[in-house]
Amino acid sequence: MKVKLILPALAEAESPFWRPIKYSLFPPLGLATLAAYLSPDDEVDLQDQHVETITLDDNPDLVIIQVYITNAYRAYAMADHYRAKGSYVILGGLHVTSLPEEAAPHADSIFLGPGEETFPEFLKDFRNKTPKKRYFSSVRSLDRIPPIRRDLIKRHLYLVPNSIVVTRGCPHHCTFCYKDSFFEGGKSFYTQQVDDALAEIDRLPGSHLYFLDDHLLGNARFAEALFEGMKGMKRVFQSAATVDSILRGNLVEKAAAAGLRSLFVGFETFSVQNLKQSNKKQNLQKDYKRAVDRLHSLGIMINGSFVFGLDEDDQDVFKRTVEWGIENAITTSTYHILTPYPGTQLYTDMQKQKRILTSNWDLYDTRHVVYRTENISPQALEAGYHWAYKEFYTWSNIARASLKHDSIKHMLKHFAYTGGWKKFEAVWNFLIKTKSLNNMLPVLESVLSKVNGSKNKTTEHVYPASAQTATAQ
Ligand code: B12
Ligand code: SF4
Repeated sequence: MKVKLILPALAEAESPFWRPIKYSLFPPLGLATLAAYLSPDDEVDLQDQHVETITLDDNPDLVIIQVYITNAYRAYAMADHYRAKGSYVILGGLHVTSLPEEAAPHADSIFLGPGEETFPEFLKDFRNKTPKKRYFSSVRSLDRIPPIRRDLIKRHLYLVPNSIVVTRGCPHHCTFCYKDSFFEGGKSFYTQQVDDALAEIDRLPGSHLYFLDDHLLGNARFAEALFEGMKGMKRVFQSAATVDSILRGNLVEKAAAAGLRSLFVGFETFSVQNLKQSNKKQNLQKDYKRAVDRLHSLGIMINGSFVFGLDEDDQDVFKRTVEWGIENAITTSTYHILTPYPGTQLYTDMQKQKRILTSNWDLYDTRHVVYRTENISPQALEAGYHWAYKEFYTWSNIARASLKHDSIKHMLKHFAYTGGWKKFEAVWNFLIKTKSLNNMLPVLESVLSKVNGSKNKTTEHVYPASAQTATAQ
């Protein structure tokens, strides 16, 4: 059987803010995960429109398309195209799960939720010529999943070919997050067996890894065993975790010992009212500065995530947030305009209040205001968002933030990482054009090398585990 898997490009690909490098970071891991269930006799083609031109003149028997909110229209057009040619087309992913009725007319079958249970079930039905119109995931497990088909990934087209996920979902319930709707009807946070995760890591060449898990420290017992197993594997890795998990116990020290060098942290907002609006309990009454200092003392760089446009935000929020990031030596900042994704509690709340202004999903890219704001005008919100990006990444502010570290090596790493990421667009574009992006991996690995000689070496035992609440499962 001829099978084609497609990740259509996000709408941003046509916007003036398109940064090719941002979309050449990670390969389509979800599709490579699904491909593992195909038979060795199947002829499989995996295409990612972010990094290559999709060939549309072929005639696959089965077409599998992953749908995100801002690639939805493009995904539907491709689905219609292949159905008209007689291929069997299936659609799944976050957006299909949020809005199945919208996706259904474009597909022969649709899939709600993660695919590890439903996709193999479908394949059996399909080969027996009895496929169902709709598959809904209810059993959630990563036990004995087959190894990801990494052979289908064109590694040279990505800066970070070694992306990996060893958990699914997250123990928290923020109202703006897709997580609860995507995992509805089953467990919304679960992990791989530690041995399976370690075996997957072992299969990855080189030393750099990027864990794309929503919250790698979310299950402390799992994370501890994972980090223990990774000791001696000589890996450097990047990942994401919450403020409370950084402050609790000594898991983050164990992560650092296993090779953690940079962490994405969802600070989101400094306002208690905004945290409450977002149900972001894990940040409430948490000392952000203490979390930052702890990471820095371990030589871990920080990618801070911040949301603009929550109801208590006013015109001053941009300056405050940028300044805090510089003062606290945040390495990179990711700013988002609040976006009520369909299926989320935030969307339901805003719909009830008649605040949703458009259903043009192309605008749901966290760069546009798609809802009626409270204390700030939509124009000021968009302008402030763009100002914040520009301001945080001026050379002088990159230098100011770098100089806040207490070791020369950390200062240099900060400067190289932030400058490299934001200031050399032409170089990145050249590397992408010449398909030599992967050659930059050794540079990234050296920027992520260990920082020695920090003033306050380790904060182990400073935050006793007993003083913290246990992580929700
Ligand atoms: C990698 C990534 C990206 C990459 C995506 C490209 C790529 N190559 O994968 C890039 C960098 C482009 C990106 C950009 C953005 N991202 Co992003 N990203 C992720 C991340 C970290 C990992 C995705 C992943 O690989 N997951 C692991 C695989 C195994 O899971 P999966 O892809 O979901 O696939 C499974 C299922 O979905 C299902 N499935 C998927 N497709 C199909 C199809 C069929 C037919 C079937 C049967 C099943 C199926 O089966 C798979 C196996 O279970 C997720 C967080 C996360 N942990 O998932 C956020 C996430 C998807 N991103 C998010 C956001 C907010 C963004 C940005 C808006 C950020 C920004 N401000 O710029 C942009 C734009 C996104 C958009 N406009 O929709 C949100 C999505 C919110 C939403 N409702 O869409 C997420 C969920 C993070 C979060 N917790 O908020 N992102
Ligand atoms: S902590 Fe992050 S992944 Fe978890 S629910 Fe909140 S926004 Fe979503």
